Amino acid sequence: MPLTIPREEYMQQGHTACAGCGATLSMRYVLKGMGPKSAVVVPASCWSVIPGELPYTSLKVPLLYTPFASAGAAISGLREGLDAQGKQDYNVIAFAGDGGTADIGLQGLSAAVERGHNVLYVMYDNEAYMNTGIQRSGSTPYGAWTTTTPVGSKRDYKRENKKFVADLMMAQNAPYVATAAIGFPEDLERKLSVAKSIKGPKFIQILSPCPPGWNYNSADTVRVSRLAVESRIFPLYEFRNGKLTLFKPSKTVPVSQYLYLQGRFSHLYDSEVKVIESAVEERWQSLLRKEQV
Ligand SMILES: Cc1ncc(C[n+]2csc(CCOP(=O)(O)OP(=O)(O)O)c2C)c(N)n1
Ligand SMILES: [Mg+2]
Repeated sequence: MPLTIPREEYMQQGHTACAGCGATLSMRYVLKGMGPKSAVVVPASCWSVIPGELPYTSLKVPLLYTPFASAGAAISGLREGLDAQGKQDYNVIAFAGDGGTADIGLQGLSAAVERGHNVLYVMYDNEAYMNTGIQRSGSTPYGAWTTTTPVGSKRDYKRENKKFVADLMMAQNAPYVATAAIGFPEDLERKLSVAKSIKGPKFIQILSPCPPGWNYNSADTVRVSRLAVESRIFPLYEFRNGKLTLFKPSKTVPVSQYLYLQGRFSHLYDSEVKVIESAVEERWQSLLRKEQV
């Protein structure tokens, strides 16, 4: 099989991420795909701590920290500034969490897409506000335990559905929208190379499992990521020129196999798992219908 993952590394050792951090693999793969002529904007998140304390950084590319809500605005300004200096060949990348994207940063992202800047916005989706201690976000899935959706006697787990930001970006008709998972790195690298070839706003949402936040063994990050796709709870797709292409996994597994590996779902009764299974099936059918349009 040809090597499809670039050998070059733009992320070095010495970072402060937890063992098995999916968001760290996401950054590593994104930089491999985008290459050295890249500048990364990071809003408040785990990734604003992971690179290390000044004057140290584990990234080999320039890094700009922004306030929580500002990634969309910051990449817009950085793009315009680089263009004014004749540096059109630099990739401007936002690397933002799900809280910083689905919730507080959504208007900045949507505005950057509307203005049509030539930028890549990566949402690393670990499905909660992990850096501040596992609080629920709009991107936390139904049924999950978090510290703000605790499972005490009231079984107060998250009762609302996950907000799929990539679907919102499709609705806004962004030139390129994709979902990806760290367990499928060749697919992610291919999507990054497509994104690189498109001038305009690109959005990629990467499912990035989090061992402490999802409560599973840190050795299982890639396995959890693959099960998310194979169970169709996190479908992989690509949306380009108004056309959706859905990745059909060669192997499918029951949603319960994905859920049971993670402590954040361990409180669910079989009847509750069934509710999740039917929602997953419903969304899959709706994506299939969109693909046929
Ligand atoms: C305006 C504002 N509110 C709250 C915070 C505190 N804060 C820093 S990181 C963070 C969580 C970010 O969650 P997410 O975007 O999902 O990234 P993750 O931590 O999961 O990597 C919060 C709430 C902040 N820095 N600024
Ligand atoms: Mg998060």
